Amino acid sequence: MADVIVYGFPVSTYVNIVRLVLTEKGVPFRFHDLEPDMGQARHLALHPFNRVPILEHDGFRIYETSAIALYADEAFKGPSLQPADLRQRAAMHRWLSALNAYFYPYMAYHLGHERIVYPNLGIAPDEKVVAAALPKIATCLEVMETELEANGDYLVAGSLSLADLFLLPSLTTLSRTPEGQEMLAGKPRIRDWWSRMQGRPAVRQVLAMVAPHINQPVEHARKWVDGHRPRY
Ligand SMILES: N[C@@H](CCC(=O)N[C@@H](CS)C(=O)NCC(=O)O)C(=O)O
Repeated sequence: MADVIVYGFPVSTYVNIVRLVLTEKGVPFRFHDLEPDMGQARHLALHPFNRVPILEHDGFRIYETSAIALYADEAFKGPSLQPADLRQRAAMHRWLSALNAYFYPYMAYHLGHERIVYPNLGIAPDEKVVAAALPKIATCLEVMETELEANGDYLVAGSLSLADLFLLPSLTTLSRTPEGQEMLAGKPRIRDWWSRMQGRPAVRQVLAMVAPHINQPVEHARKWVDGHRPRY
């Protein structure tokens, strides 16, 4: 059996992308919880930019979620998560890039931190950050709804790909906020996609991994108020 380790903290959006990819591929892995080490020398030795996840496979170590996901898809047997067609693959990469540039920042890093992460630590949300994120999120959802209408069951050519697995954790964070619930109520294609994703055994397995941690405070996130929060 391959020796695969995922390093991260349990509720991390990006960690859960990697867990989804490995689980869809049928790759068993160990999870190493870095929460007590975040920002410390032991963590920075694995990830010099002070982030997670990191993947280790038989002594090979790599960080950055896109690199990890592409590596995992090609290193392991199991269903391919990238379309064979060049243009469909380009569309998939566009989703990965859009997740990094627009979906994750506004849904998770801004709205999710203010509505979930900080309140779990007893820190008051900054409503200016929320207000600024909402129109950006609305654009993300409009694009996603339109693409699903054109592509069918999944984001690229109607079949599951890395695109769906990258988007799901940020959409999950969004769905746990009151603003997100209201916005998603008007998006039937996204709601259908969401239900389809929830029906996948791999998604259920990853949700079960996260469930015990979902409302637990992320202690190292206290520092994000100064380090990560945008100033308006
Ligand atoms: N570009 C990185 C982003 C990873 C990232 O932002 N991870 C967040 C968790 S979802 C993190 O490590 N946050 C820890 C911190 O900022 O202290 C990737 O693609 O892996």
